Amino acid sequence: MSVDLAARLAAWKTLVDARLDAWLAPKESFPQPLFDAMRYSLFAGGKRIRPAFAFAAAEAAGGAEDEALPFAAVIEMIHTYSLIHDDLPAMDDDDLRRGKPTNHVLYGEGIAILAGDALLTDAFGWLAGPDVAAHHPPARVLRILGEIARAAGSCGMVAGQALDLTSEGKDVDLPTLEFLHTHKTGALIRASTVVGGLAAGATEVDLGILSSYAERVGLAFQIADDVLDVEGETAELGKPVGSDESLSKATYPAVIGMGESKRRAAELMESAVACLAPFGARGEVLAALARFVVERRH
Ligand code: GRG
Repeated sequence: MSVDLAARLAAWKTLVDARLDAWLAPKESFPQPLFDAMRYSLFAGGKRIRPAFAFAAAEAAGGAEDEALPFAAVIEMIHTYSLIHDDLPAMDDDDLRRGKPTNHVLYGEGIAILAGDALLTDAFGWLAGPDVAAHHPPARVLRILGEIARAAGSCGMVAGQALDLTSEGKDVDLPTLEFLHTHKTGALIRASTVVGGLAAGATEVDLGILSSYAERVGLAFQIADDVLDVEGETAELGKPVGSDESLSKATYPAVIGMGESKRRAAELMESAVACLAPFGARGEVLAALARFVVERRH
């Protein structure tokens, strides 16, 4: 049976957007620029791919969407914070994301930093809140909280971002580049997937499968992103093509060449799909997501 991934992604996006809209204070709330800025980036048109990994993993583990929903929403808040901060003048200094002005361009640097801080901190507030406690036992919530914190913090995304910044303009070898990509992008994708499984009460064996799958997909996602930065279209990407090269960023095409980068991304995708064999038909959506990640145009 083939998966209509576009329909699934659209349905999950609707679910996550509704939950985020219910959680976040209205944009007119006091102090108004903060809430306006938080909502602006949260609803600026992201693909909601991390929530999709959480929902698809819950499905593979035999769970239901509503079990994964609050965790999917929380992860998207953390992802949005990372994008706001990544675009700041002190980091990549980007004016455009998802085809729209970046947060600091509209609200100023100070409010953009605070909007990111608030999204990150509030995410953990929601994890500790009644929406989660009503549906999950405390031990599970604590484990999920730990997974997300480790993926986002100094052993995960922040470590990758720090290495990204300090590698600019330098010759970087392949192991360093792999560390950078698996931490900056891969860690949160892995956490989304494992957390989806945890939300569904997956066995340790199934969690191991989800983790192996997601490690491969997370790296493939970032290699595909590097390739798109060279070969993509600005209109489809919603940001200027070639920004990695202009910032002398460490990327796969720069280190191993374009052909080898594409081959590596495809190989990782195949290997990720192979990990899913024990799930049988329940793993079909995860397999479709892995293919989407490598074949996407934006
Ligand atoms: C600031 C701590 C901190 C971390 C930033 C995620 C990140 C780390 C930087 C983003 C830089 C970037 C463009 C990386 C490429 C991969 C990536 C994360 C792309 C954006 O994710 P998508 O494609 O974005 O899921 P949408 O817009 O769909 O949400």
